[in-house]
Amino acid sequence: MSKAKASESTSVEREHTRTGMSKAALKQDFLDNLFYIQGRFREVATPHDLYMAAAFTTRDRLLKRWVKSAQAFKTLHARTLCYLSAEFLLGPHLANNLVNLGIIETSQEAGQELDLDFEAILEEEEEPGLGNGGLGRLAACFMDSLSTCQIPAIGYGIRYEFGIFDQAIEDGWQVEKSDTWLRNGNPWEIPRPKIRFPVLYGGHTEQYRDQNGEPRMRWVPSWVIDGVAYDTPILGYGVGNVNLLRLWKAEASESFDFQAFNVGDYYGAVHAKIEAETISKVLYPNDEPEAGKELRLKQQHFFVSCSLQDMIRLHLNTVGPLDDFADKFAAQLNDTHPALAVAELMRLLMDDHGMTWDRSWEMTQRTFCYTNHTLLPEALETWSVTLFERLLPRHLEIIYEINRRFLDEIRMRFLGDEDRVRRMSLIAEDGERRIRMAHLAVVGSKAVNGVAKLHSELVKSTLFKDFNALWPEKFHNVTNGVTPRRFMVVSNPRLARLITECCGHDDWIRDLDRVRALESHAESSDLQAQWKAVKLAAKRDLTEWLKHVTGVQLDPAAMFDVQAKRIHEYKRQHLNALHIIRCYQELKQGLLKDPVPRAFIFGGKAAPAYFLAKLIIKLINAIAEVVNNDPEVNGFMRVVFMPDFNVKTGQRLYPAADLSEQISLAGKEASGTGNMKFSMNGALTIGTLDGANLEIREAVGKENFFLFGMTAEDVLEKQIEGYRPWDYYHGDHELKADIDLINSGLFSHGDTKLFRPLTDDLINHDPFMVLADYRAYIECQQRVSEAYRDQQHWVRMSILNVARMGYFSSDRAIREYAKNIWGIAPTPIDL
Ligand code: GFP
Repeated sequence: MSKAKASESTSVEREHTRTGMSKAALKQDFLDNLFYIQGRFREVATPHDLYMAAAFTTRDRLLKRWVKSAQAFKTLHARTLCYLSAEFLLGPHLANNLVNLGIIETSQEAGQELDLDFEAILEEEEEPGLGNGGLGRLAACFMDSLSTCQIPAIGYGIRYEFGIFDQAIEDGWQVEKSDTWLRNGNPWEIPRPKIRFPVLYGGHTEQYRDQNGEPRMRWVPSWVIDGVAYDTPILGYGVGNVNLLRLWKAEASESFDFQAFNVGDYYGAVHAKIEAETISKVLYPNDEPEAGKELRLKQQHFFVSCSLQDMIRLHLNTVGPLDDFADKFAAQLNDTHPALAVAELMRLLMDDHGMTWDRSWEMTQRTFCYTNHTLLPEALETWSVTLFERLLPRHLEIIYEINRRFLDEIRMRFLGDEDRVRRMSLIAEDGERRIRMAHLAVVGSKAVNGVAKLHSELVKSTLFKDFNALWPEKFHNVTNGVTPRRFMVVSNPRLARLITECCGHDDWIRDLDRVRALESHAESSDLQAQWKAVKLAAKRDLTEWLKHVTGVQLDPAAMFDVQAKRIHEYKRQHLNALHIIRCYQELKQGLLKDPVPRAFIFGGKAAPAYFLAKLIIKLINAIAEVVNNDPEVNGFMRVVFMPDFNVKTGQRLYPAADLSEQISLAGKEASGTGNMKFSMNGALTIGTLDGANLEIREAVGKENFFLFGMTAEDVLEKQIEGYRPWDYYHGDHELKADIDLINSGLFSHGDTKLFRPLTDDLINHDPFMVLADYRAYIECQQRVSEAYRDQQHWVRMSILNVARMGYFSSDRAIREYAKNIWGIAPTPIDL
């Protein structure tokens, strides 16, 4: 063999061990990684060492695809989507990446041959909880689908050192523990210390003349920090495409002040470093009061500024002059958290790159698109002008100028309508002057969308009514979706196998519409039997695990009735609690002849400062304590609150649910995505006509969905005519009895005051109309129980639910965005 040939063949072999997909290559690489990266040998390796070695073995295989993708996108000048989001609730990477690489089974076998406990290795991974709930999880599903649909994309966000808090339950109360996900290292990220941008704060602005004598503005900040990139590869399913998730960490520009150190000021010497690092320290929990949010505004500016500077750098490095920036990039604003980007891009283009206002504005408006995720007034961000002035003086000037030009346009269009001008202004003038971030986002974007049909209609008819009158073509709907890779294949492998067997292929994993093939087998007693067995196995798994973490023993034969989502009054976990109390009373009174046993399962976090939400958690646990310890009823019902609902624990819940509770007050839940995850795993939904429930019901068939309650229109009417919960309380003796039982102290060891803030609120205010929907809900639950008795029918409905969920894949949502909003075509990566 010639020398050249020999070296070529070794390089092929080397490539193979490091990135090959065979069992032998995986085993070898795993042992190498354990040795060379962890410095361990099998006999002394801890479970965490084994996990790290498995993660690196997987990552090696991603990198090859990643580099290929980056090279191709660069040479092709591929139009790229930038997803700007303050939250990415990713969930554990390992199993997901193995599935997307197509080697999960080979890896399991390799693990077996090495005598490893594969499940235990997966369990070792601490999930990056860089999000609160729906919006952050949606961003993560979208990253998976962007890669799978081969759309070149970069996700931009913050690398919080502490993600969403871990929830413990102590004495029935939620207790928050800080999330230390980075403590043991993060094998999935690659630090890029050289990709670093300065971020400016404070100071003042000044005018000067450039070389051509043109007047220009510059910002003289009082404080500058650095943002440093940390990259995580995101692989698509069954494709070569790997996109980039780039998260920014805040660092001091100079880590150590030697001058201060030399004069003996040890603390002062590191102070700047500490202060800078605070910016990416912690994720804000939702629903926090406004006060003390200065840090949040700093965070928003921080990640937006780094991301835009990075986009400009990429553009200058590949395409060239900035004139066609908007042809290279589309940037999606995930809610208003990154809305500052509108002003920041203007600033960068004008102040740093010498562009005119008009040119910069045209480019800005062509670059951004904005997704609204909520109509709740408290979630619509506004920032005080005074805070802006202090922190971001240049942005304030730019926003004023955008507003001045925009309002002139309104005045010309709608002569003499000063009220409209006031309503549409970027600045709210009633009371303390505040900047309306949603208005900034709408004005600065070419497209605005809601996240489900109903929500998008409400966006147009309520929140942005005036804007819709001005620019009807700007408004779109893209109904949310979730990734079937994580929420079916990874979390419910038994069901995935059964579907593949029944369809005769696994193409449904990439094209979820193809699960419709199940429909024609829905009557097959053979499939029904297997379907039931799969569900029962998942319920057994969950039962065992819940026993381990909560001590509560469930009966897998009971109906698993699950509500898992953030705890919030609008989501109405307390309505569910009232139903449980109703069941309890009826069992105690012997009113139920042949009750259908149920396990009521809850999961979800309450914002630390949201008192009523925390009281709802306490109430659920208090009911659980009574019910589970009452031998007269506990053969028929059990209640359990699963602590620390997150992606990882959620993956245990979805496969095991029989009934999915989607019971928000109509008009309040923008879309919901949990509703989709449950349905895809064969749970039937009990729900209101809210968010995506409407579309789910249409898709799965009205007869396969348990609908109850007021419509969004009913709600509006009732509000207008004056809603009086008191009348419902007195008009329905069962409802009254349920609330009175809470107040009697039965669930609180005789303390009749404990739950008063909640019950008083329900009786006197009830902002989310729990009492108005109570009767309809109870009756609907009776229909659910009746339906559950006929197991054959139930299983058939369950099969049809899964078969008809194709539309709710996030791949569909991404294709819609790509086509209708971003104008980006797929760029397939050949390996
Ligand atoms: C929000 C909305 C949900 C919606 C998600 C994703 O969730 O209805 O499904 O965004 O669009 F409320 P949270 O971030 O508020 O949980």
